[in-house]
Amino acid sequence: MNILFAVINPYDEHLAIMMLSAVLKQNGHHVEVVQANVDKINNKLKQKHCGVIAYSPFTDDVEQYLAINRAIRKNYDCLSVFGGHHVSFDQGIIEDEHVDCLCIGEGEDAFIELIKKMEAGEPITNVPNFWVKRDCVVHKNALRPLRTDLDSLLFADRSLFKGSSSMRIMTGRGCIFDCTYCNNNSYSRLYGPQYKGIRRRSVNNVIKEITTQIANNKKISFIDFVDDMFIADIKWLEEFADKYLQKIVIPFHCHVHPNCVNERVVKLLKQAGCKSVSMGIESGNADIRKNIFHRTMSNDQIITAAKLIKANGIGLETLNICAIPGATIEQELETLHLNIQCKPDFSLCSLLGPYPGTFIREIIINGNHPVFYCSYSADAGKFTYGSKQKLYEMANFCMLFPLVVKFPRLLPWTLSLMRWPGGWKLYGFCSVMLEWVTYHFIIFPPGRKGFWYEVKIYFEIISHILFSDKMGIWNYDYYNSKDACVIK
Ligand code: B12
Ligand code: SF4
Repeated sequence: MNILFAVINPYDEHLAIMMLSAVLKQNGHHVEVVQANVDKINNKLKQKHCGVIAYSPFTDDVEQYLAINRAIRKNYDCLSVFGGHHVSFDQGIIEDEHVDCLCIGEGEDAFIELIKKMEAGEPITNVPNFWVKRDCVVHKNALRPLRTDLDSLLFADRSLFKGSSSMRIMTGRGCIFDCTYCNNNSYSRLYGPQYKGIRRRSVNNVIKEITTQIANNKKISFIDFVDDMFIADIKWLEEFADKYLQKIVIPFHCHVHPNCVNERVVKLLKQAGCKSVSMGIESGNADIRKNIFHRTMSNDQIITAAKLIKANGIGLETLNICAIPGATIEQELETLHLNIQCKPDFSLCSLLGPYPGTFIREIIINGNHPVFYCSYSADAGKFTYGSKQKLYEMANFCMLFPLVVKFPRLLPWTLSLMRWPGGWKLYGFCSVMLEWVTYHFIIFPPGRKGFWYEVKIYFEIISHILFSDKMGIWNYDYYNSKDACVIK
């Protein structure tokens, strides 16, 4: 069978699609990726009949995918299958006339079972992990157990996203922490105790995937480990550092957590060839971290971790959240202060997104707290929104954030700068330029995709910031410049 995945950005490796494609192709199916654009999809469908059109939306872009799917399905008969981070935790889109199936949770075993049954002409309404709509009836199936042995998964099918000079890879699934805004929190609420901790691939399995890919694509000069918690297991890290150094010798990026950063860990990362790390600070206020985010660590721990990373010559990007339920502006400013003390190479601040399935979403809804960012308009009725002025202030805060951390002399002016409604265009432009330079030279050298790809991406972001009449905020997807801040 021919299966077509539609993605907004077809140049950026999408691990979920690559994992699913590997299984589908192994079973003799034909898989293609097309840019999620109605004309492009229609052209593809004219060339080759596809039995399934598949999507893997995030919450931020689910509406865009739904609109595209509707336009396609008006004139084309196939099965529309949605899976991934949004639909696993919010199944509301099954009510859309043209959505047939939703995959909840892990997809490798579920999707192939669905396709096999379709091909054999058997009913598909009873496939575990799937919600299947047939004749206006939704069949809701139970979850299958999580895969425990990740080495038994196939390597991602990287032929779908060609031309990359960097390789995105995951060495495990899950996290040892359970922060209230994170998809790990949604998954642990969905799967229960079986989701606890990290399911890790063996070091040998990871090294084999990288060496295989390097042999296929000589251009690869950077590895991007997108695990939520790369450094959780010191024994794994010791083995990894040793083997990676022997067999790969390509600089890499990974995610770290302040509670797990210590001298031994940083030395191992450095020894293996780690070029840069991202570390969540999220809030500068210890009470908010503990009570709202369920992140227990002191400011000193965060500063010490940052200093250790920098002292070992590893680039540091910090990740932060603002527009936190119940937080005062003074508490939001504490996040700036803490970041300034950490001296990261780049600091990113996002407006809190109340993603489906997370505990923080309940904190917001139950406490009737204002939300300043909500990309999925079907959610709008569930939230209250601050005033338009507040929205500008928080968006300005995000845009100013990297600049103030880099140039702390701006700190005394932050509150005044936040109040200028049109400010986000100027701050956004400056921050994005700073991001580009830092990413290119420090965080992701030699660039995730090469220089010209960067030029194209950043040109699009900057044009959006400068020329769009809609307010741009940091949570945008570079290809999906539809921002949807809803104000009541
Ligand atoms: C790598 C990553 C990125 C990368 C690449 C994104 C990409 N397009 O692949 C980059 C850095 C670009 C990125 C950017 C962003 N990201 Co991100 N990212 C991740 C991360 C760390 C890993 C995703 C991944 O590859 N997982 C591995 C695959 C194999 O697992 P999976 O996606 O769950 O897929 C499985 C199942 O879900 C299912 N499945 C998935 N799709 C489908 C489709 C079908 C048809 C079927 C049958 C099954 C199926 O089968 C798969 C295999 O089992 C996740 C966190 C996480 N741990 O997952 C966050 C995460 C996905 N990102 C998130 C967010 C919010 C963003 C940004 C909006 C951040 C920002 N402020 O700008 C942007 C949006 C960019 C965009 N729209 O593409 C959120 C999404 C939450 C949500 N509800 O939407 C996550 C969950 C992190 C979080 N906050 O908890 N991200
Ligand atoms: S430490 Fe990071 S990945 Fe783990 S639960 Fe918290 S936010 Fe999610």
